[in-house]
Amino acid sequence: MQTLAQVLSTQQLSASLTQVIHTLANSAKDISQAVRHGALAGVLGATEQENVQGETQKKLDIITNDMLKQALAIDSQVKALASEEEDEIVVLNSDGSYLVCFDPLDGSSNIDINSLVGTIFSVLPAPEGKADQQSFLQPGRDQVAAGYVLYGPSTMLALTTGQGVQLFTLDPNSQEFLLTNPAMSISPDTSEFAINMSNQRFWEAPMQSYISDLLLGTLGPRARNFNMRWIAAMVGDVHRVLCRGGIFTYPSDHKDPNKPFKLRLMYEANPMALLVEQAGGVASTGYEAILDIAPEHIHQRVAVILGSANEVNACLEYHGQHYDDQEPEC
Ligand code: AFP
Repeated sequence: MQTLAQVLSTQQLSASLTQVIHTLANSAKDISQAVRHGALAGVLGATEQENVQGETQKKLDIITNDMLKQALAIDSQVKALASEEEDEIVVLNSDGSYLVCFDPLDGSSNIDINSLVGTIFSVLPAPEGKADQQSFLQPGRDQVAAGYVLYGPSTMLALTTGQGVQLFTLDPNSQEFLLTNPAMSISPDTSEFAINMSNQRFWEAPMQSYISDLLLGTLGPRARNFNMRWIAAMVGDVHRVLCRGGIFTYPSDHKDPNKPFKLRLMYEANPMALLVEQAGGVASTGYEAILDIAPEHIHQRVAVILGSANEVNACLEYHGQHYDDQEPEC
């Protein structure tokens, strides 16, 4: 089986981008160790701190954020980083060619129940001059690499550099990421959806109608039954979609009028959207392609609908009807 280094060498990337990808992958190996030691290392549980998003930070959120920060700080090619767990961007190496955005431990509420968590990352080209927040506000289409590392029964790295999606599995003996799927491909059709149903009454009309029709199964307009899955970690849900198809959505809702969206554009939606499009799927907010959004803030949140092309397009048709009738509120 090919190693990550061997695969990257066939992709003819610049030496600088290859270096940054190795830094991220090596850091993920260390995070994998920390996650696996769990309670034995005393790393489970919450802290008394909140991140800029107002969420209580888990000990492992902080530990994994620090691990990535330290690794990226000594990579000369990384000019600056933005993390879900940092209020502001962190400026690193003035001669670096890249900006890195990451969610160090997505799904961290799963940690205490020993369920799926992962690291999501996005690499953008660094504009000339001193890095500031504005430097990061590039549409997702500008990403030169994106991926996630899933800490599950095995540790897996899904990576795209714009040449399809490759899936690697961490060999626990050699500590090498080995290529186990050279071309992940999302089936265009699916009978599986992922959404947090407890928010149903807060969704906008198009999502209400779409999900209601899925639930009607053979008795409704879709004329077939659908199954539902929800891991509560986007990294786990998107991994399932990449492996066997499906539609994953975290739509806008009015549960908290100050927070109509849950998922973060720079750390979650953009890298996952690039992976999904590279695997033949579709990723949208309901009204525009996620990768076309012009970001306004590093911690911006968006609605996400992604996965199997025909199913996402079916969902978007409901939004199209609604969009013609009435402008969406958020
Ligand atoms: P945490 O990293 O704070 O656990 O949040 C994970 C997440 O942002 C995303 O990965 C999940 O899809 C979503 O939240 C789950 O949200 P619910 O709390 O609605 O299940």
